[in-house]
Amino acid sequence: MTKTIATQPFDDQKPGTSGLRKKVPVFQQPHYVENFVQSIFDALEGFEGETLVLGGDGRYYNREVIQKVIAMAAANGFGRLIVGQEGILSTPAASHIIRKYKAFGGIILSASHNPGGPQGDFGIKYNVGNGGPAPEKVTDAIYQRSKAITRYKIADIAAVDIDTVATLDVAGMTVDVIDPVADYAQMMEGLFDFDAIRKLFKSGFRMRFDAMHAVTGPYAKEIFEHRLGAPDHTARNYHPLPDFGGHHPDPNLVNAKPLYDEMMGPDAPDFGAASDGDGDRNLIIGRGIFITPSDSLAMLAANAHLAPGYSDGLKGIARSMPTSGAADRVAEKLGIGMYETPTGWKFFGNLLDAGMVTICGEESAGTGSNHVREKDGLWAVLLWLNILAVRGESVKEIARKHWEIYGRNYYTRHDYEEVDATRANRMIEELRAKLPSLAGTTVRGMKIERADDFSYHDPVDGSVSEHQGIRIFFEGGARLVLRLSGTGTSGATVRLYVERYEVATGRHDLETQAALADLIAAADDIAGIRAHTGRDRPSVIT
Ligand code: VG1
Ligand code: CO
Repeated sequence: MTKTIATQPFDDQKPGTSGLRKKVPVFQQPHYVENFVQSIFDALEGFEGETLVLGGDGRYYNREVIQKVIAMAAANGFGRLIVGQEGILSTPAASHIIRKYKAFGGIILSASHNPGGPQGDFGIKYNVGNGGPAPEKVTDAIYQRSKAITRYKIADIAAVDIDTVATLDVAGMTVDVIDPVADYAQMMEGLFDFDAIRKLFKSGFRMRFDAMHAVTGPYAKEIFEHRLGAPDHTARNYHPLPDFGGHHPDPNLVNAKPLYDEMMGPDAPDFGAASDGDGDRNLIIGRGIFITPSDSLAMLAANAHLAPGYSDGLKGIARSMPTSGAADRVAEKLGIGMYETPTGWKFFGNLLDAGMVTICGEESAGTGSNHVREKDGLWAVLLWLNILAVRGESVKEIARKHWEIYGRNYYTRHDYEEVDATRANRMIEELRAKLPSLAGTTVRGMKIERADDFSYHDPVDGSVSEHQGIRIFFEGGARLVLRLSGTGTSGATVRLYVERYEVATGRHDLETQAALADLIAAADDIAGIRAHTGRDRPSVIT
């Protein structure tokens, strides 16, 4: 039986960089989840009898929301729902399942790299039929609907057993509870040379993968240890936990410090990697060398043809605007297109669908390709492994040679987290007002060429997205970018991105922060970050 329940809008259900993210207690308010899910359904058209994919990263409150969505999907008229066993699907696996089973769309429950637990974060994201995050016109429609909602529909049913792989009938809707790993692992076998990687492990190659007690654990165990023959304990922290073991599942150099320390230590394995809460990010560390995500994108693009899935070469590369220009040099050399998009994976979808690009990446440890429509942490790790197996060189050798060919983009990101939102907004507004007067001025001996607020014109559908980040370009190719995060849940996070290019014949062995010190100081001179935030240093440096 379907119930129609009267309700009232919440005023804070505006999706951010990737979906709606709030603290768990916010989601636990009566009707909060239901209102947002009904707003998603109300914003869509033509899903009667169609398939919906559902899964999450296993964080606290995942199971409760899974049950609500099942009951609401049935009441709203979906014909079939595919849900990962125990409510689990990594973000890239969900994207793949949507595509493979030609679903109408999918609901992914995750706050990605944000902490979990009863006082941690939760999130709900809608993905469209191409497997990718809903584009802005859909997220805007969802938000508008959330402000006007007066009722939601839900089937009056007992909790559905999601712990056993089975096909069930739930209030007239078919529910398929599936193994969350199998389809994904099979796709990876099709893209990469598993024989070559198996040989690599057989030869004694050692790898460490930190799943950070988040969703990639079961995927990593199955793929690296069972299918590729890596030794037991290659995957660490592989048990997904609702609170991620109390840790922060963001694989940056602060949260993944144990892995970093091991990789820099005397008995370091050959290769280290980590992923985030929902499995779409990757951190890559070779023995004695951290590879920035921007460099990783460039190096993967330059070597992708060594993997069977990319042996025909790449059609083009896309990167988010704050990501370094390292990949641009690869695209130039390959003679393929290069596209610069705003932050967030949703902007890559059109380019991928149109066949204009094959590989995409973001400086925030996101890399992916046209195999799905999300960034994909394990995919990036497997592509690295495939390249290492074929080239027979260390990560360090590959990086050094890359810089000798293309030059090096020294790059860092400084995050000021949980800053007072009013002060952060004021900082950006003041900076924006100053932009027209910056060109031609000199800061710390460096001349500013131009400065703007990035706006993106989608070459496929013509849509325009404005205010996507302040850019300040210096003579000689150095660049500063400042923007506010759209994924945080308390206060504001200021992100400062700093980049300087060193030619192929230049010095590539400088320490990154030292190499960028003048630019970092210039950023504070120009934007007054310390004065505005009241902080004397960033919370996280990557
Ligand atoms: C951050 C990153 C962005 C990424 C987004 C989602 O957004 O900067 O590159 O796409 O998180 O990643 P923001 O607005 O906080 O800078 V995840 O792993 O949530 O799916
Ligand atoms: Co993520």
